[in-house]
Amino acid sequence: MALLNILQYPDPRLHTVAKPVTEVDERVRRIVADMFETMYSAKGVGLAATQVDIHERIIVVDTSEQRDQPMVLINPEIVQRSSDCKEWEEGCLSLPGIYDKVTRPDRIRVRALDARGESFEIEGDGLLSVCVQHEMDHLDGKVFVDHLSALKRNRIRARMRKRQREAEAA
Ligand code: K1U
Ligand code: ZN
Repeated sequence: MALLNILQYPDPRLHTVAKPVTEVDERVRRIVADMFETMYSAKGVGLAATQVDIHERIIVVDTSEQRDQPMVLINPEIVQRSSDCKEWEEGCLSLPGIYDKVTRPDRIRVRALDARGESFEIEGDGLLSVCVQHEMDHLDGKVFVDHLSALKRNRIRARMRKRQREAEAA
């Protein structure tokens, strides 16, 4: 297994739309294993392949308290969403230390392939629902700050650029 580099906002590669996985084979399972290692090491609850510069529709999630319920979703599709929405404070491993509120459907039902290429469905609300929707946005080239006002997004982009300049100078 390997730790992968997580792209940092405003890297333009974060806006790439990922392609569907055509075959769930050993190559895909290796990507999944590396993504889990990277997500757990960064203490995240989810990770999309886009964030590690792999533009295929793969996400990994573990929202359990014990960090012992890994879930992989390949080619995920939302098949049902509640009409009631909820506001949640979101974070992102591509924008460390930046948090803001985003409103999304409270409950979703998602169909995806697992690591053996078998189709399954999950339904959830709370952090699981928020996290899966946030990761699916990544696969469509969307970052959570794209849900915020242009003013907030520009401030965050400037803050991230300043941080990167300082890191390069150090
Ligand atoms: O996509 C990512 O970068 C992962 C992201 C998932 C996420 C968490 C919370 C709301 C929306 C999306 C994170 O893991 S952020 C960092 C984090 O560790 C965390 C945040 C909230 C609760 C628990 C952990
Ligand atoms: Zn994210």
